Amino acid sequence: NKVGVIFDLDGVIVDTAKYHFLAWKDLADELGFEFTESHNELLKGVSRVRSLEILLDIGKVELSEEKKQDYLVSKNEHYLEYIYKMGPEEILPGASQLLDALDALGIHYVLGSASKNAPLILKQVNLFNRFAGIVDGNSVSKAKPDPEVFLIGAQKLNLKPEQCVVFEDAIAGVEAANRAHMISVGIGDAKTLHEADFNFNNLTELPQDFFTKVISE
Ligand code: B16
Ligand code: MG
Repeated sequence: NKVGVIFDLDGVIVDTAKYHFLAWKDLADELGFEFTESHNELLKGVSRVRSLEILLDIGKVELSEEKKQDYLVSKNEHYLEYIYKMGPEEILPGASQLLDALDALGIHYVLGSASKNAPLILKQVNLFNRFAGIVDGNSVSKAKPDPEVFLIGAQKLNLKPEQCVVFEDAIAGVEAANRAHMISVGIGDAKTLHEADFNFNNLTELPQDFFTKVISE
């Protein structure tokens, strides 16, 4: 029974949400409203364009399409200043060990992220060459919770959706994996991610025999 793995990036492999937060907060400051960490939760796993819409809703601000484009560009430039300072020490606990374990088992894995910056981020943390393929915000037309990103991931793995295990930290991502008929693993708060097939607080909690069990099922 063959399986493959699709990894979300932000919240699973690295914590870039904190940098998104700083960049979005700066924009909210500029527009004159408060943007909190709990507001930031709403942006996790969501595309950049959709994130701006949610942010503007929170501030009850209306902008022209042109202004929105300008802010999307400036937010990303600001965000990238943080990304360029990232290094391998920012890989989340358990992630490198999990990739090593998958390599040892001969299980292939690809990335399935909403981020258009995913290749850059993987390069910053020295993981770019480890993935058998990368599906990111540049390669999809429909954002999570649409299953497109993961279905393309399954194609890259040459596997059927039912043979794919998805690691996700966001509600929209777990929904996307479920809609793709994949095995969903929620990383983070189990109450928030209760729709996942399996839940772990972080990757260090994944049992050693998780994949051998999944394969034998
Ligand atoms: P970018 P993931 C997502 O990454 C983030 O969770 C989300 O907050 C962000 O808006 C989205 O990427 C787009 O990112 O602005 O870099 O294109 O969790 O899907 O890996
Ligand atoms: Mg995520």
